[in-house]
Amino acid sequence: MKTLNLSIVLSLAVAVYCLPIAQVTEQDESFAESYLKKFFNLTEETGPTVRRGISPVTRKLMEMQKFFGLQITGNLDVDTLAMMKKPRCGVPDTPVGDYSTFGNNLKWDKNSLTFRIENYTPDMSVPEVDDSIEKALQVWAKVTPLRFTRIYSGTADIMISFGRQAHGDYYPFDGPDGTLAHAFAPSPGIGGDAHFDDDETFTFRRGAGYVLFLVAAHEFGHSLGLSHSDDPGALMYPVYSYSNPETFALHRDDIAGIQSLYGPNPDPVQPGPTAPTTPDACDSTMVLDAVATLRGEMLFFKNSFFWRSYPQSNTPQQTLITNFWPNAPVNIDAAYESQQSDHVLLFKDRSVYAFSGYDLVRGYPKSISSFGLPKSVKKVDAALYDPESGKTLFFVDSSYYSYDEARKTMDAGFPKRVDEKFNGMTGKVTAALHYRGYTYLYSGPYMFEYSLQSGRMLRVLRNSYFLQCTNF
Ligand SMILES: [Ca+2]
Ligand SMILES: [Ca+2]
Ligand SMILES: [Ca+2]
Ligand SMILES: [Zn+2]
Ligand SMILES: [Zn+2]
Repeated sequence: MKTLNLSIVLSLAVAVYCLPIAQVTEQDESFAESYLKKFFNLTEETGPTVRRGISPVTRKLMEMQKFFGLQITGNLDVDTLAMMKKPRCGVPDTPVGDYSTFGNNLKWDKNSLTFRIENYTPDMSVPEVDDSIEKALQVWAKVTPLRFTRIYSGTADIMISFGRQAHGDYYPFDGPDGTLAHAFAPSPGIGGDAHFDDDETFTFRRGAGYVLFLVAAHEFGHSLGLSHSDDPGALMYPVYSYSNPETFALHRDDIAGIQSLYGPNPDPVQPGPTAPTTPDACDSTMVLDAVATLRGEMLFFKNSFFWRSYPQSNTPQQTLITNFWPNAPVNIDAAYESQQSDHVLLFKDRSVYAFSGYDLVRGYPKSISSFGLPKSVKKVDAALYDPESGKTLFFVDSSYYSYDEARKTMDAGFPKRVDEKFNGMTGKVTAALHYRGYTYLYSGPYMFEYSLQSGRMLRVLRNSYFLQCTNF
């Protein structure tokens, strides 16, 4: 993320939970309106007066919040505004679930397509651009009968170019960040073409800027007939998120989408990494990585994702960890909220990361020994903060440690056996949470509810208890 966007996120972070509406300025409102016009087909009011009921802006705002898994308030709150300011693709979002196509079977009626790279960005070497573009097309060729041939003159099906601001179509770019690129659905002429905003800094591998391979692979999805997916793990999700190009694997949602248009690849292919999927709240065998509270919300971590459960709404929303905290680790071991310091702490191996709002706290990541955990502890299995006692419990194998948040020291007399305090908890604690006066210990796909006062086990529940699986 570049300076411009970062400064917006930084200024928002202060207000994130305390003043959700008051901080939105008139400028933000007009920005939001143009965003909804660009991406959610908001049209100008044409009637003589605003009719009673929900205004078109509110309706489009709710549509946008639903698409991105935000809390559906119909208000331009700071979370919504932060999502609008994320770098993204310029193609509008259609309000449908999972992968979608442009409709009317908009696809190429041939499997052999040509592409031409018309010009180059000064950000990268010519071989790096060529390699990024070719690998991005191969992402789709691997799972379909589509084959791509490069041509160096004349008109190709997929014309690829870099441009800034007004660049010859009716969709001018917008300077650094915001829109990164756009592409046109299959059809003759401009159809299939992909344009990249050269006011961005594009990179070959990780570094400052946007990885061209990732942006291009997304755009070519449009060139072939895919629209945006609301699955935050899909390549066709409209917001840019970094993943390592070396280990990139196309998400199962994208594969289902493209194969619905062209079918599978008839040629044998080298087995690559398995297609990633997005964790499913209805999977009764799922073992959560970690759970934590955050200013009255609950957070449930699994792989690169977490669900966020708002107290006012009963459907938790799923998002990528890095969409929320760009500097956070994924596949974490444990998490807790320290109400003393107003930080969320994420544990991964021997490291701990502290976040205040969206920001990594200065001085982090630190070693878990900074809590006074012995060197022999290689990772923390689960952690929970008890606001009544001000203690944080760290679960490691069948033992637990107690840390005093106010004194910032480990309590004497630990580790103790988990089942000494938590009756019947003989399995490993995989995640833990203190919520509304109860302690919840997760062990594999089960969740055990304890009364804090008596230490008695009250109920055995499934992992999905708070996740509110709604599919049957
Ligand atoms: Ca074309
Ligand atoms: Ca831009
Ligand atoms: Ca864990
Ligand atoms: Zn797109
Ligand atoms: Zn264009």
